[in-house]
Amino acid sequence: MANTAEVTQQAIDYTQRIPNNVDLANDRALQRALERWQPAFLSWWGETGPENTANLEVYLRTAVSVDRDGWANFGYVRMPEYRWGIFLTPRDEGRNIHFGDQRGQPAWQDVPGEYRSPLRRIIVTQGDTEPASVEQQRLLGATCPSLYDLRNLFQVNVEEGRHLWAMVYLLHRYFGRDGREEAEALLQRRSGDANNPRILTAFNEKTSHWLAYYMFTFFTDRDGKFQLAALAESAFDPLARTTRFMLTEEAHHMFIGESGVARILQRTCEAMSQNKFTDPAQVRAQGVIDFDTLQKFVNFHYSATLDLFGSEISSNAASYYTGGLKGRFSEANLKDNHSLTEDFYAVQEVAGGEIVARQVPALTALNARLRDDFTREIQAGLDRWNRIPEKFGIPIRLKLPHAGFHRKIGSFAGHYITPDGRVISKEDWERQSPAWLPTDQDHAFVNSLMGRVIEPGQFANWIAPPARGINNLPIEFEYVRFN
Ligand code: BYC
Ligand code: FE
Ligand code: FE
Repeated sequence: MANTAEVTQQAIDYTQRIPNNVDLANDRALQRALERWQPAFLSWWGETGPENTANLEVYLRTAVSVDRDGWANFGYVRMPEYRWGIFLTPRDEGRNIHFGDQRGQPAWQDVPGEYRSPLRRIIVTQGDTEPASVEQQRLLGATCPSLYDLRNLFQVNVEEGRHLWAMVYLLHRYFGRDGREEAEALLQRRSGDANNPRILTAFNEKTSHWLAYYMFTFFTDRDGKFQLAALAESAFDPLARTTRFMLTEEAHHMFIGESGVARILQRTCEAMSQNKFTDPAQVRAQGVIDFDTLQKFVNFHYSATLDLFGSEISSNAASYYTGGLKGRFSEANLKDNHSLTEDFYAVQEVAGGEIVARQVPALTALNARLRDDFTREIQAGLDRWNRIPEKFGIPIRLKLPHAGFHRKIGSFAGHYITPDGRVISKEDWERQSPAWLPTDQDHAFVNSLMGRVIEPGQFANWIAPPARGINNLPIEFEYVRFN
């Protein structure tokens, strides 16, 4: 009897503490792995997560199940008590592999030995970005432009934390001892650390103020969307199901970025049209961010994010596809034979001092293809931003730089390429790049605008209020309580 009561007690405890749909209450091996890892996660969160938040009560969404109502559960939460959960979209028993060499065979419910190492590597790389972004955003709370924005920042932070949990679940559940070691290492690397940095380049950059943060959530969280979508096609069914659920959360992160920059543009255009200003110095003197500066941040964040797609031509990408580990964006809706062995794809590269297009086997160009899909969606976002100056009759538009501009990874790395796609010398680059990328002075100007606005319903001068509040609440709702 005592035993049964104990087991029941424990079962209740687990679903309460760690909301999940992976039957954690009956999985002793997973419980043991998490019992060690969860305290380490909490100390990581305390050390590198959002600063000075231990006493705040934040109006947050917590996923408590995968149903429509369950993943949008709102209420005040003390941040360290946030319940990071483990959720996979429900299993489709009949799911088959739908691309690569094993097309038509049943999706894998476990990791095939031959794919263990590449799958672990993909999961670790994905998992590493999530805590990295939390580290990058650690200090932003101190300069929030409103309570609404502060709440949204914390929502992103806890959800990126949950995305780390999602990858750690896969490592613990399917990769045994190596998986547990990788899960620990995910809490040990640090964004920007000289000795033990995060894996991918862009996740070691600074997010030093709110303009960088909105650009990051618009551009870089969208890399998250495209990478997760490619993994959602995976033959390894638990990876496909966990990334599918993560995608539901990603939409809000990108919304924060897109609407954040749109609200900045709104204030800039208001100041410019009221005063008939066009000179950036005059615009800046109004305490809003001028177009030249916004364009430089677009240039920086777009190019840094393109690097996250890896080399345009990649044998890794080819073998991930052929093996069924990682598909194309929207793979299931593409009308071809899903093997790509006969197909070609156009990629750009530098040859003889200019940029030329070359047809290469499509299998090797999958990183370039995913990057091109990403760029199409990014361009549509810029088009929406550009309706704002258009509405004000201001003839300035934000533009994407050429894909070769300011690249550190792939075929353009090592070349100096202008935003309009001309190959130039190193000397010319050094002379001209301060006009294309944010300088220390630009950062200093943006930082000079950052204050801390925490009266409900108030907004910093440089950003317009949003169109509506969170979860149908008014904009002046007290989204964060300071006790
Ligand atoms: N930085 O064939 P290559 C997100 C390495 S964002 C440093 O070119 P591959 C989020 C590569 O590891 C989504 N190193 O590339 C957003 C390899 O190393 P080795 C994150 C890089 O492997 C906001 C070598 O270069 N998810 O979720 O085809 C907030 C040659 O590799 C980089 C994923 O990325 C780089 N940028 O593709 C929070 C999905 N690029 O073998 C979260 C999982 C390449 O020489 N990752 N290298 O040692 C992948 O699918 C692939 O690893 C990549 C690279 C697409 C990243
Ligand atoms: Fe994420
Ligand atoms: Fe995200």
